[in-house]
Amino acid sequence: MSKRLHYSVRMRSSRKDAHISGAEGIYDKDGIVEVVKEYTERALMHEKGRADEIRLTIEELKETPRKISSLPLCTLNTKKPEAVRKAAFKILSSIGITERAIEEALHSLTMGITMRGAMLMDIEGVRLEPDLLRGVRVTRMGITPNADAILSKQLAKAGLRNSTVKEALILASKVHKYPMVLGEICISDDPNYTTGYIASRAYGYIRLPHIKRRGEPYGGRTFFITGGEVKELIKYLQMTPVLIDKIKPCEGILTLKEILERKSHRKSGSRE
Ligand code: PML
Repeated sequence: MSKRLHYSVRMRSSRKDAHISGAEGIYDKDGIVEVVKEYTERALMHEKGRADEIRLTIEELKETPRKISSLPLCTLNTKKPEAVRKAAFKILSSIGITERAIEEALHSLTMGITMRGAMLMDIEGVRLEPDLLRGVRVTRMGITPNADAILSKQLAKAGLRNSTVKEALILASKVHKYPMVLGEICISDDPNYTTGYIASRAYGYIRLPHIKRRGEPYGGRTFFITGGEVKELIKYLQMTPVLIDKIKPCEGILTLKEILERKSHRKSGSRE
């Protein structure tokens, strides 16, 4: 029997060289035409404006994608950026990230320069990525049709019907499979999208409503790294194809106390 081929399909759109939207997934041959149409429509109709350039990449993957499960998801009950900031310090410092690093990450994410990729930062706040202006872009990830249907159902039940959550969860699930990544904080660079997230293996994917005020155009991602070979990590983030085929629970809104208690439960329970 011949090996089933997978393709990474990626889209990036821009206007006057400024990023507008991006999307990607892993598909088999039969899914390519439909997804190219969907990505193209998305690029042409984005609320940030009409793209004047749309770049589509369709690449046959030489490696069979690694199958993983998604991170469990929940939403923190925050209403203001100040409360999110406090919660971010509590959650991230409880997994070993120093206050200095958290401060540095929040400062860099909110100072107005949006990088294309993520910052890599050690737990003391020192930047590790080779290109400090571009950062590291995570690519070659996707979700199987079956897992996608389950995720859509679970997100809808939690009142979350948007593709932004789904795509961010897929990306974070890939990132946090790599043991060197301890935690992540993300702020969307879309001025109209004010929910960010913290992700980690310890707590899963925690959505953070009101991480910024409407209209603020900055954003980005910081991955907090511990030990290991940064070159290998970058290779994994950029090159290793990963497909989500199992969905962990998606819950509703929780308090900070409830979330912090989770970690100790997870520690004593089984870990995947
Ligand atoms: C991005 O723009 O890629 C960040 C999206 C953050 C999504 C947060 C959420 O609503 O879960």
